[in-house]
Amino acid sequence: MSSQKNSHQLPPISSQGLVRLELEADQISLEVADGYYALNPKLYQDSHNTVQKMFKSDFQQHMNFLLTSMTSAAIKVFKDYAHWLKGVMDNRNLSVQHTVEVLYLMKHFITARLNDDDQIIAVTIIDSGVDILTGKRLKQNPVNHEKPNTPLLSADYTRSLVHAERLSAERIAMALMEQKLSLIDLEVHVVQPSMYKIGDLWEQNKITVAQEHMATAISQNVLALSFAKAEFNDPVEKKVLCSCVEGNHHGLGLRMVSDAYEISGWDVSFLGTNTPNSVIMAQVDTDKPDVLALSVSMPHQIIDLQKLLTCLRADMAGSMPVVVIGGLTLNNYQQLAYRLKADAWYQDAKAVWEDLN
Ligand code: B12
Repeated sequence: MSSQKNSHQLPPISSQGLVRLELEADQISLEVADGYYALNPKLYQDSHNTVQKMFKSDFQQHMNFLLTSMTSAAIKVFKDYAHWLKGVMDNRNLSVQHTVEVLYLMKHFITARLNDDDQIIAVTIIDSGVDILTGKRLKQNPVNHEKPNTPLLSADYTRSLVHAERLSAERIAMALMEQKLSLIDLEVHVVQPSMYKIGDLWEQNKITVAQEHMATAISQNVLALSFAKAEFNDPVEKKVLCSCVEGNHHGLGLRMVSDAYEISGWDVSFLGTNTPNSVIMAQVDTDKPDVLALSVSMPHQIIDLQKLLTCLRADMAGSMPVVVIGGLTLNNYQQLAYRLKADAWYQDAKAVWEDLN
């Protein structure tokens, strides 16, 4: 089956289609794996434990991006993913052939479970990804395309992160604060672009996963140290509950947002990364915050955020806090942020701070 509709006119997949794919994801994974090992029997025999583990996590990732694209009618989400994947593999001299085989198998086993309209959506989206991986579309790297240029200020800081020099990173931050750079400006104009740069360097295979982890740990320290030097407004008798949604392991951005509230005089509760929806709901009930601030970093987390908002609206009715959302993926796909119908979306911690002050 080939794609028939103009990709710009794609509607979202039906809710029955989505439920079926979510419920049967494990089964689809097994069917795709069987097909894949039938095509590549040597891979299965050689080291099937490692290969099987990698296969499972790669499949999960393809499925996450695909489902987000299908439910949000945003083909761009899957195309951006394919560009990103191709970049990551090209930079490591890895062939995309196996990924393409997996996507073809996914197309087969997914469409077998969908009605005609949903099949067209799935096929159009998967084919658009395969075209990019096989080089039929213009090469570009659109993820993060809206990121600010790394300003001069953060170049030295980035170097300290790359070389895992904690003291040097801390010295740079302290010197900038002594020159009256505010906490929020330090966070948004120095640490944030440097961390984006760290992501780019990892993507280009120029730094290791270990370097990326050390850079995060150093920036967490820098944030804590700088927070202690920040200027605070008087208390305003307002409470915010900050949390990353289930599945989001990126916590630094939310920490900056929580700092913006705290230095503006708000009482802050910080739940951190990867918090289950049920825990967030229970904490809203206990804390009764004025604002609930939620962070998402990868496209598929938008589905979990949507589910959380639906449950909150059903459960809290009149006592619903103001919901503020943000995160890398909402910056990249702003139309999805608006569709979630939260009370507010901000691009970064500076925008939050400006609104509060
Ligand atoms: C450090 C890092 C990690 C760390 C995070 C540790 C931690 N405790 O935070 C770890 C190792 C856990 C990690 C894991 C992964 N990561 Co990562 N990671 C990064 C990296 C390098 C930096 C993240 C960061 O700190 N950014 C700086 C902060 C300050 O920016 P920010 O999050 O955008 O936040 C600002 C705004 O978005 C906004 N905001 C954020 N939250 C909120 C909330 C509200 C309410 C509001 C109003 C605003 C707001 O304000 C913030 C401050 O101004 C990014 C690169 C990047 N471009 O971000 C990759 C990146 C996001 N990761 C990526 C990937 C692929 C992954 C993994 C899938 C890797 C893997 N194979 O395991 C996993 C997925 C984890 C998950 N499910 O969430 C990719 C995503 C690509 C894509 N296609 O979407 C990126 C872009 C790297 C890359 N260039 O390829 N990662």
